[in-house]
Amino acid sequence: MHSHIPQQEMQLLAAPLIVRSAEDLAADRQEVVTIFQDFSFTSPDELMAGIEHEPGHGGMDHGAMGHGGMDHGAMGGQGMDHGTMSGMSGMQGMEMDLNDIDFDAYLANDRTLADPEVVRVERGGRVRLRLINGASATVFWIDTGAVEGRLVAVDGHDIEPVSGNRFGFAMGQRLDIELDLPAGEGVYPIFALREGERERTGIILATPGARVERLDGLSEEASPAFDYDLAQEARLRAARPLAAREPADTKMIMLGGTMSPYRWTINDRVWGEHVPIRARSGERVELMFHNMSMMAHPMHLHGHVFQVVGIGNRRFAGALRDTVHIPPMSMVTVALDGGEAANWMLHCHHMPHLITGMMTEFVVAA
Ligand SMILES: [Cu+2]
Repeated sequence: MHSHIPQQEMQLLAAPLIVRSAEDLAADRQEVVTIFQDFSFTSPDELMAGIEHEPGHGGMDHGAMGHGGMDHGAMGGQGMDHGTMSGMSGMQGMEMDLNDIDFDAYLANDRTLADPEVVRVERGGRVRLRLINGASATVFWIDTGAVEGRLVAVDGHDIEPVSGNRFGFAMGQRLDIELDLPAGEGVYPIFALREGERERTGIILATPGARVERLDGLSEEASPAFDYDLAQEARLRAARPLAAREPADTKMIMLGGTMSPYRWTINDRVWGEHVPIRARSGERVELMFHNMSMMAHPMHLHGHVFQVVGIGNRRFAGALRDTVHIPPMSMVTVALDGGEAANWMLHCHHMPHLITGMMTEFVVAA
């Protein structure tokens, strides 16, 4: 839960709100809730002035892809079909823009690795990490280190479990990761790595009596860009997918914008000049997000849960979500049933994008 005034969210006005099912309450596991945020001593207005008036400066790292591990050549090998997009040639030689702002600190439950939260855990215990990307403009990779994790839910909705040590998430998204800890004494840092850079934050799980050493706030290497090829999203399957239905309507949602001038749009409009997207309560609708810009946009819809059903032209029964990350020059389709008759916000969860206009209304009629 958070303020919807982006400048307030940039000043950390957000907190976890966990809704537990009866099953959650009965489960034999320890729950560890962590919210990750980015913090600056500079005021949001000054940060915005910096990126609006000095594009290419003020902490932007246009070269991040070069050392960030992006492999343009790999995209063709993912079975992706960008279909109506400008085609793969459009990506060649172009650079994604990963980070607008260099923050002064990256926080895990309000703390940095200089003085991290240490959570006592049982030897051989099961832990469910409930992780929230509450940052205003930072994508993170969660790194569980030596302990393999199971990603069991995204945005609060169960998926078919996916094993791994690294899972990414964009602003507004949530990850639930289960860990089965080894039987002996141990210290298990759970890092959040800043996308494309070396900064990291995190919490530390430690068994009783285990000695916790100081951890560096910088990784040895920069982390890669998150999900530029949608490889992670393509692996996720809803545990309880939506019933298959023909959509009554399909809406194209073009995501656009530029660094200079710093302005981000939905269907070529900024908030205030927007044309609402309309649906009817109970009716199936599909939203096709086309990102025509060189930054990624985590798109969040209020009041609804949607299912990711397409990447490029490939259809699949993906995760249920409320925030879907759309990388540059790619297309993601989500399906949903129109909910309560009301005007709902549909917006990018990158705060400087939201401030400069990247929001529209999803208007549901009875
Ligand atoms: Cu955006």
